Amino acid sequence: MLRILKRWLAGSRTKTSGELLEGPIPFHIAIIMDGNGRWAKKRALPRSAGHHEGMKVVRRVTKHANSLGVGILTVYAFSTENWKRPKDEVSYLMKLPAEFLNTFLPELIEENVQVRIMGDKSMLPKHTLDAVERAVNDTSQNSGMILNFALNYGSRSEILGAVQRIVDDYKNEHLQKDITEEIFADYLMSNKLKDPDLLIRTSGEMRLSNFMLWQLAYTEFWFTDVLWPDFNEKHLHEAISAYQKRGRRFGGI
Ligand code: V0D
Repeated sequence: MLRILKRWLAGSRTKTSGELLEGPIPFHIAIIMDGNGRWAKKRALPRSAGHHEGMKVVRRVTKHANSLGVGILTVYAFSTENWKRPKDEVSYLMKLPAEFLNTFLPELIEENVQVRIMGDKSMLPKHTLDAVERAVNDTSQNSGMILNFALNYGSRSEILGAVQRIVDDYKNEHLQKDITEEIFADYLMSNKLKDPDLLIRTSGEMRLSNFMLWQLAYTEFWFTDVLWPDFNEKHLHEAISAYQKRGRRFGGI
């Protein structure tokens, strides 16, 4: 907790980067990385090419967010709905964690990034699960930014799971107190993470698509038409800059 607090304080001071970033850096940024398929289609490429490019962008944005002093970066990599996609596409997606880690794990360790996973791991193919567990284990001692992958994640099922486990804990008398927001949040998959300060969704869709419904209650939203594979440092700055302006307006009243 102290580590997180230190990083938050460091970030909320003046981490300047170019002309902007004079204000507080959002501690937790969550991203819905949409538009990979559309990006590929525009280039007459297979959807997998868009996903592959999108994976490289996760790496770039991670590096940049880390250097700005962001504390947690949560990225929506695979939703519980994504199983409905064509079989070939799903099996391609399931290979990305291993490729991402084979390529980038040494750099993530070097940069002190801690990888976490949020979602139902029980349905993942073994090779996918092996890769993500290795990443989580190999970075668990790192004390820098948390890179949190929402993988086979859906928020309603997360909330239902929490309710179910609360009911179980009442029955077995592990839980006797009234349920507060804090207690409820402890049963969510995001349990130990501070709620997102900023949500980014790319590719022009303005929906939550079952992403972190509870956790986004007070979050600032930033939508852009930029497709995820085209998203870069400049766009991240735009989003943070918009976040800072809103913060200032609110504080100024
Ligand atoms: C495709 C754009 C990294 C969105 C990004 C299994 C969709 C690229 C990972 C990854 C995906 C996940 C866990 C981990 C390390 C890397 C990833 C999926 C899709 C779905 F520990 N990118 N990425 N996972 N895409």
